[in-house]
Order: sequence, then C-alpha cells, then structure tokens
Amino acid sequence: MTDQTAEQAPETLEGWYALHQIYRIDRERNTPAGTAESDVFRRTDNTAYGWSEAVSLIGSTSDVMFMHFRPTLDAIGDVQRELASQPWMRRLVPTYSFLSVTEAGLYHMTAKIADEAVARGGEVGDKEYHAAIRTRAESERTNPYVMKRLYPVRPEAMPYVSFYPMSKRRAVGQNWYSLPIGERSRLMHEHGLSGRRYAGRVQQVITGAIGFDAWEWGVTLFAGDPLDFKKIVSDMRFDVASAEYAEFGPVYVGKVGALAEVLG
Ligand code: 76R
Repeated sequence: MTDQTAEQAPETLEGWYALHQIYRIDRERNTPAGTAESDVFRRTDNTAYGWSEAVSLIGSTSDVMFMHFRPTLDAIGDVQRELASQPWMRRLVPTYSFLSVTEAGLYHMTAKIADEAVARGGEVGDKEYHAAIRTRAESERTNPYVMKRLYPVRPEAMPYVSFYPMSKRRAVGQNWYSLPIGERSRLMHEHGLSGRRYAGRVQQVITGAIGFDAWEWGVTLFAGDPLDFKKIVSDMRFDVASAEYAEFGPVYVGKVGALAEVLG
C-alpha cells in the first residue's frame, strides 16, 4: 500500500432510485369519502417497475413514511406527482424527505485493483486501472449478493422498518475520505462481518445520497423483531467504521401496513 492509493473513491454500482417521504397527519383537515388508494402502491411482480410501501410510524412526531424504489429519477418524479394529485393526500403535511439511490460500494475490488496497479509499476487512475475497474464492476452486477443490494425486496416476515440518514466524518485527524482505500476496505470488511451475524434477522438497504441530499447515505433496515434494530446498530457502533467515522441523523421506526390502515 502506498500513498498513491489514498483518496481513491470506491467504485460503486447503483440500482433503483429511492425516495423516503415522511408526513404528519393533520386530523383537522377534511378527508374525502372513500378509501385512500393509488397505483403507486400497486403490488407487482415486475422487478423492472420497483415498489412502494406505506409505513405507520411509531414513537415519532410524524405519522407516516412512504418508501419508493424506482428504476429512474424521472419515475420517482412521477410517483411524487401522482401522490400530490390525490385528494386523500391533503391531510398529509410533509415533515421530511430523503432522495437517494441503492448502492453497492465495491471497496474490496477497488482496493485490490489499486494494489495491482502499484504492483505492475503503473498508477492508480491510469488506463489499465480504469479498464480493470470497468470490467470487474460490470461482472459484479451479475453477482446475486450485489443484485440483492441494488434491487432490494422486503422479506414478508420483516414488517418493521428503521430508517435514518448518515454520513462519514470529515474532521481533522478523523477523515474517512482521506483514509487510504486499503484501510477503508478493511474497515468495511469488519463492518460487513458484524452485519452478517444478523443474516436472516435484519435486511439492510443502503442508498447513496451524495449529490442528492445533505446526508451521504440512507440506511433502511427491515426486521421481524424490532429489538434487532437496537442490537445490530449497537454492535456496529463498536466497529471502527461507525465508532470513529459515522455521523447519524434522525431515526424513524415503524411498521409496514396497507395504505388505508397507515393513514387511519
Ligand atoms: O465487505 C463487505 O462485506 C461489506 C458489505 C457492506 C458494505 C459495502 C455492508 C454490509 N454495508 C456496506 C456499506 Mn452496511 N450498514 C450500515 C448500517 O448504524 C450504523 O452504525 C450503520 C448503519 C447498518 C445497520 C448496516 C448493516 N453500510 C454501508 C454503507 C456505505 C458506507 C461507505 O461506502 O462508506 C453504510 C453507510 C452502511 C451502514 N451492512 C452490511 C449492514 C449489514 C447487516 C451488512 C451485512 C449484510 C450483508 O452482507 O448484506
């Protein structure tokens, strides 16, 4: 590892765009007769379309969270407009929203290609480096583990949701972005090992928000037992990637439900 590999962004793959919309219900406002519904929440087996779900928030000053995953930013715009045109939306007062895109950070692969560049006497960022990144990143797209991160589905048995934005720290002497890629790769590996202990109990969706929001990532966790949110997040607080480098925003916890119920 040499300084040449410092400040190297990890290659990332992106999948669905994501929008988290959070509302307070204004119960003083009149609701139109009839059941709230929208095609936005239509169940579909077509993975090309994405999905949306309504979440009833518990223990928050807001009441409702909508989560939308769609293949393009324009499709997210369509969802937003379609919902805004619904009469039943008049009772919903927006309190927070978060725009991002599903992301798989290829730390290990990037670090390896950077090391290979140095070993062959070339440079990080040279032509061969970029060619290797492109080829190997594309082949990662067919990896089922990566696909699951880019096109996530919520397991039926995990109706509880915890959502929060986070960023990596940029402080003097404690700057994630100036760590060498090899070090970031090692720390993310350690993070992944903690996470994998919760396989089958917690499903994580990591969405990248750099350039889309003031925060850098959205963390959406699904679980069958809400206590697992506390357990996994506590465990991760002790991983160096979180202990030293993570900053967290507001946390929203709730349960997925039918739209009419969630708005009830
Ligand atoms: O090498 C590896 O195996 C790591 C794979 C991996 C990456 C790249 C991974 C695994 N995550 C990655 C990226 Mn994660 N994750 C979080 C949180 O509260 C906290 O302290 C952190 C919130 C949780 C609970 C969680 C869960 N992860 C990221 C990123 C992008 C950071 C970057 O690029 O710098 C963030 C912000 C983040 C945060 N992570 C896992 C989990 C779980 C459960 C796993 C293992 C499960 C799996 O293999 O899919």
